Amino acid sequence: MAAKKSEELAGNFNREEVIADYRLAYQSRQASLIGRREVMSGKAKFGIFGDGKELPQIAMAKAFRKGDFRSGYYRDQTFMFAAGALTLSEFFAQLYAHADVGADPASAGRSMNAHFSTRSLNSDGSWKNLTETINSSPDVSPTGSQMPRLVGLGYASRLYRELDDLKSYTQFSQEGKEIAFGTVGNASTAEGMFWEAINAIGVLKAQVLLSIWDDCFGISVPSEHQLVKQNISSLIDGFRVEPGSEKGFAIYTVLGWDYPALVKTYQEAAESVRKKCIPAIVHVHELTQPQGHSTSGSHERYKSEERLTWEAEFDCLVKFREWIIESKFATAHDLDQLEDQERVQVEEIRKEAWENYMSPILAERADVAKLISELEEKSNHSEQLEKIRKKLLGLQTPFRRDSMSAARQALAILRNETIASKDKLLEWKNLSESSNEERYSSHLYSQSSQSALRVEEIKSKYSSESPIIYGFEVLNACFDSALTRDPRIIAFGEDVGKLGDVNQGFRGLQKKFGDLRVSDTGIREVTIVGQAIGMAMRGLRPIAEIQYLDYLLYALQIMSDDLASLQWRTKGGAKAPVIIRTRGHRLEGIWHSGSPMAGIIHLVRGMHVLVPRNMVQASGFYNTLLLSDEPGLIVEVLNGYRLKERLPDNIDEFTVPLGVPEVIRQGQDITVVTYGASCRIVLEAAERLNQVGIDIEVIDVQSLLPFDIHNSIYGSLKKTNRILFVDEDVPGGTTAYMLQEVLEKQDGYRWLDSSPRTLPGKPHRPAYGSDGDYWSKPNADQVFESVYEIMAEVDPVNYPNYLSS
Ligand SMILES: Cc1ncc(C[n+]2csc(CCOP(=O)(O)OP(=O)(O)O)c2C)c(N)n1
Repeated sequence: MAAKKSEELAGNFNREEVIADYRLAYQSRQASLIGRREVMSGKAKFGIFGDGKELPQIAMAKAFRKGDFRSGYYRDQTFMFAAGALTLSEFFAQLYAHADVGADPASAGRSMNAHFSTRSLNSDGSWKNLTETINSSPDVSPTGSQMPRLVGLGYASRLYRELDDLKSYTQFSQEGKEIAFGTVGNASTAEGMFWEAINAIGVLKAQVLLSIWDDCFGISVPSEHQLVKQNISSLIDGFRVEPGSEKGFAIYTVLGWDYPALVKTYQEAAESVRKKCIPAIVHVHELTQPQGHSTSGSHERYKSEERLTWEAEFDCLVKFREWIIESKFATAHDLDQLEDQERVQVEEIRKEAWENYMSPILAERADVAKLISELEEKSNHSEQLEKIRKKLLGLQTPFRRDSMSAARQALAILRNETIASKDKLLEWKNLSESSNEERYSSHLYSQSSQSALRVEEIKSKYSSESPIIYGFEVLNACFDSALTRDPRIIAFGEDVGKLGDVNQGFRGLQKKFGDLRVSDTGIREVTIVGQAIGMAMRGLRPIAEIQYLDYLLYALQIMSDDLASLQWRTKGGAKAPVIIRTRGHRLEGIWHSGSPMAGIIHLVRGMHVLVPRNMVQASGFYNTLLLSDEPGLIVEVLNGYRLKERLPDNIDEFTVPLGVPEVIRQGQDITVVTYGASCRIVLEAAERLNQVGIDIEVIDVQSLLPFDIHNSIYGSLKKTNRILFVDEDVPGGTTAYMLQEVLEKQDGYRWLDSSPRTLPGKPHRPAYGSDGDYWSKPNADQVFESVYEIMAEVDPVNYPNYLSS
């Protein structure tokens, strides 16, 4: 099983550095051992650790420089310690879910342990100087999902290096010298995202150094079930850069327990990425997992005796120790002493982290117990209250929720009693609710001064000179001016470059701005979005195009898991102001006319989702998002590019506010709420309804996330007392979402005189052809009939029901 170690001489190493590395590796191992113990003893819920992977991570940290970025996964604790991007107390704080940015800067207790991140933002949401810090993008749990953003983190260096207009953005890059270091487990290389990402990195010549930590297993499943030939090195060989070529990867294979070889490999690989701009892959094999995959189970259940014996012998820490002694850097006794010291030290730090975590929780419990005890003296239900208090105080390791639950139960018991001090308990509950709201629910959207909701509205201006042009030409003018005014704006996607996108929004702009500003990509939706995420994390302003809304589903996972959750999962520590542009709703056939909006809006909370009805509105939304620091999705209406619109004179600066619906037809009888392509259909129906004496008010919501922030639909409903929601999504999809927003959140149900109705598409995908469309999606006839039916119910004399015999 074991391969031959390198012949590297110990003489190339400095004693102090070697011992410091051993100390660090040993500390990290102790953190893993103690961490597991904390889970087993019930103090922490779950633990996943980096034991067995210490040595390569120390070597990787030696090659890492300020300004570089990491995009990795849960095994990287030793790298984080070695790079100075994580302390032991922070490590334990996250294990305990200490909900405080100071204690757990990566996630403020919002992520499970070993989800690493540094903070790229100041507390006001503005960027730090990222060239002065060690940077780690925030980890996510889905295996391989760190790969898409790695593409953009590495590609950003190339852009900063090659685009002169970006040279002044020294807060983000020093002439593009930075490397994006990726890490991934061997089993996760079976994920599609892995292959898509490395291909994209190679094509883009992104400055990436990717490490594969290979311990031969993915939880219990060995490599033979993961990969052809069981060996990632042989599979990636086709990506290897040929002599004399500039495309491809430098590929290294190195033993995970061979310290000198690891240090040398990382130095070489990083040097080559930094200087020659050729991406590199380091396959680190013969790694182990001394404590098994995680605290969820033991590896004895699935590893053979032979494997377990080998793992004990080839544990990188054991091998490192042997090498140090063999090389006479220290004696066994010296190392024993060092280990004794570190064991005590790590345990002390752990203890302190636990106390820091527990003390505010205990203080809250004491407060609640005191308040309940005071009430016991005055209440007729003192026995019940005492029981609650004693139960609370009897808990060995209480959570915050225990105090809150006790307070709530006590208040319910006291519901019929008038005791002055009851207000104190209620006040405590309300204060605690609001601090926990902040603790767990803040930063879903930007809280900075650049929040999209704070972008000032600039209305579109028209004059007698304003030309009437095609919709795609409106967008073209918008993108042209955006690319001119901000060099950080980079547009890319399938057919976006040379062709200027399939509907010509970027026509001619590659020629004007160059092929790094407006570029073609491969067919790779996940990494188009990932590329944008990584670039935006490094200060750029990507507009990433997904050719059709129906293909957004490929990218939806990464939008949901990474992009949308980013600010929230770091409690304001990171941001990626990505604009995803796509086109959809209505054309023809299953994959060119879907409108799966509810699927999208429910998965990307944390992003803005905008559904403009025409290209002028779309341009206003682009301008708004480009002024903000938030991610957004803009769905253009597919059949709007060839319709004529008037170009605003201020296309370069007008903005459309988010969450503000527009009344596109005034009316008295029924409010019809819709968006996107359905606006035209509803307006067509409105004219026909008018002819039979029904006057509908048509509201274009324009923005699904956020939705009608000023409750203007409520105002319309108050006037008409009847409401219909129309869209092309499935029944129970976005029409149901809008209905809930208006009737429940806005309290609109109070004004209803008729039952509220929805008119969505069919539950199946849209069938092809004009007839397929007619019988799959709402059309003007159906809108007419749905509205008419409501009126027929109200006033059967004036509106006889002609639809049933
Ligand atoms: C998309 C996804 N599928 C499954 C899991 C559950 N899971 C967590 S870790 C893991 C194994 C990963 O193995 P590997 O990539 O080799 O990394 P290692 O843990 O061995 O370092 C699995 C299947 C997950 N987190 N994400």
